[in-house]
Amino acid sequence: MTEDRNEVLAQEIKNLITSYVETNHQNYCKHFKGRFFDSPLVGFAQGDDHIFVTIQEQVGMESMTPQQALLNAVQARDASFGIKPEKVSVISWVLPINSAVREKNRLQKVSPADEWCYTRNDGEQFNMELRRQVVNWLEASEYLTAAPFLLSEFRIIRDPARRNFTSTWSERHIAYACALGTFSLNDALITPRGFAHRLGSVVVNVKLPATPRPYSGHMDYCLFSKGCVACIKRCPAGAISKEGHNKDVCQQMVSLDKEAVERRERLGLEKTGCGLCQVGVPCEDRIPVKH
Ligand code: B12
Ligand code: SF4
Ligand code: SF4
Repeated sequence: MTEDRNEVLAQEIKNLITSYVETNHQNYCKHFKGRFFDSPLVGFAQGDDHIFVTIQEQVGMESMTPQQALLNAVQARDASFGIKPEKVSVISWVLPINSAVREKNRLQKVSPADEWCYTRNDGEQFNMELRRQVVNWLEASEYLTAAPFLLSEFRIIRDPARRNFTSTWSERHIAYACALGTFSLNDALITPRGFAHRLGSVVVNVKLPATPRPYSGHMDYCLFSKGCVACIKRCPAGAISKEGHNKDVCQQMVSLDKEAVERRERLGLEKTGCGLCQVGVPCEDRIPVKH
């Protein structure tokens, strides 16, 4: 009976996220007069899934488990509840970047298209709002809910053991747990809608049905082992090689170098991104297949 109710709740959550992305006026850029994101993918995982132990090992011991994220949120509100991992679920979504934006970035060879920059900045504002909306919907139904990325405990961490960057809540690892895709040579998460996307997630104290993961290895969808090097060729900064993704070189191009500073000033944006490696590659908008 409870299981049936939770199936219905999961479907309702999926419908709410989908209709918010498909119909909300904030999913629209007044500069390039088009949508930031297409229809989302949504997946679920349960808090007692052993994958979260593996993820903490991968992301670092300072990263939050879903249960810890919820506890942090609840404590911040000065409440005390017994939150058990088996009663916690994670909801994760993929917001595929609209084809018109991808097309513009595909034409670029040295720096990101303005359309991509607006999607990085204003599109992520929409994604933040979506996180808040999902929290509000679930809290209105009296579930304890948190968007870990919005908590004060969220931090980016300099960590030499993780090629210099990690954080306390890795949206990609969470999406991996929620059956939405696997990692790749360039670190991005390849989903059934490719890897030109942005991710978001929320944790809640109700046992939602887990989405079965159709993969076992963390790099299953990437064709590098079959000879693909397309993303290496697309990166103008030389941040990707057969050894993987150099996060420092990437960050230089994404936000630190002179061109990035000028780009932000010209467009009046806080963040502009880059993402040249996320388009013009076989995994841009699908799980790639080797021909
Ligand atoms: C810090 C950060 C950066 C840093 C470092 C990124 C990194 N790889 O860690 C820098 C500045 C370089 C960066 C750059 C960009 N970023 Co960024 N960034 C983040 C942030 C804030 C945290 C990332 C994090 O926690 N990493 C944790 C570390 C441990 O992850 P990792 O090293 O990639 O993990 C590897 C290992 O764990 C490994 N692994 C090895 N063995 C095993 C075994 C198992 C079982 C598992 C599960 C994994 C695993 O797999 C992974 C891949 O190799 C997230 C937002 C968030 N809160 O998640 C966005 C985020 C990752 N960025 C994003 C994007 C889009 C970008 C850019 C394209 C910029 C842009 N918007 O134009 C570039 C391109 C990066 C790239 N090629 O992936 C998106 C990624 C979406 C996607 N397509 O995958 C995110 C998720 C933001 C969002 N909300 O959507 N970013
Ligand atoms: S372009 Fe090829 S090697 Fe790079 S992530 Fe995509 S499938 Fe993997
Ligand atoms: S986002 Fe980073 S890895 Fe991708 S093309 Fe730009 S600099 Fe290279």
